[in-house]
Amino acid sequence: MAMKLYSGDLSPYSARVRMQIYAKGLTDIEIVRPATFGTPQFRQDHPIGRIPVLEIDGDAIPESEVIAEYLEEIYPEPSMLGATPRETAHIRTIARIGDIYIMNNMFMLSPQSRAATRNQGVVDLLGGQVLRNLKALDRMIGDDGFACCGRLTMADCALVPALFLVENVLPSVGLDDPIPANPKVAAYWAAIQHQDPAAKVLVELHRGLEERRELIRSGAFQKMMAKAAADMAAAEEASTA
Ligand SMILES: N[C@@H](CCC(=O)N[C@@H](CS)C(=O)NCC(=O)O)C(=O)O
Repeated sequence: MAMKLYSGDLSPYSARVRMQIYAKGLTDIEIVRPATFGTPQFRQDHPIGRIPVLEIDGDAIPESEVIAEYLEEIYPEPSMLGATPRETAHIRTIARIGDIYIMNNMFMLSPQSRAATRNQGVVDLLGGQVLRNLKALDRMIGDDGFACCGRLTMADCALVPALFLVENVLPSVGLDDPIPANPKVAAYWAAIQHQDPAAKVLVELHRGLEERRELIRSGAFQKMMAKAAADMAAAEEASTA
């Protein structure tokens, strides 16, 4: 069975799966950036058109959470789920806060950091959701350096990329980083970065962010986005003609 994870340094959803792969010590999954990412061909091959995608002998599984659960099923040890069904339910709840309540809003908010004219309505709506959900997380997160259960779990894998985005992207849309005002989240964030799998994905995320910022500074990113949009529109037109 040959497995490939389609991934990108700056992709927080991919980072979630990479952190799980590192924590489980899996060495037989090749981690690659898909050559066709952002092109009509990628959307043709993968209808959702996003990364991560786990490819297994030509079969493709999209969606970070689905991939993470699949990997847990095929590589149950070391487990990143709970010792009981109730613990697993709690781990999944915290992971959902990382994914749906924080990462998803941050991901939709991030284009505002490079918009020629910032849409303040979008910033208020999505930024407001992030602030509210960080407060919820502050009431639920573990206080022993892990998200829950006193050890590294799937919850940490979802939270590390989510908090990376909060710390690094919110200030670039004109909002203060809310982590310091949420003391339990702040203590967790300081501690989890000492865990090797977290430290490794954070190096990759920071490297990706630097590369992206350089592309934006030089204007190359805007050109790439414009070309991708034009290619996508042309492909769309050709398919409906
Ligand atoms: N719900 C998806 C979200 C994945 C996602 O949004 N990936 C981004 C990169 S972090 C992407 O591929 N964006 C490309 C696009 O929006 O066209 C998951 O959990 O995997």
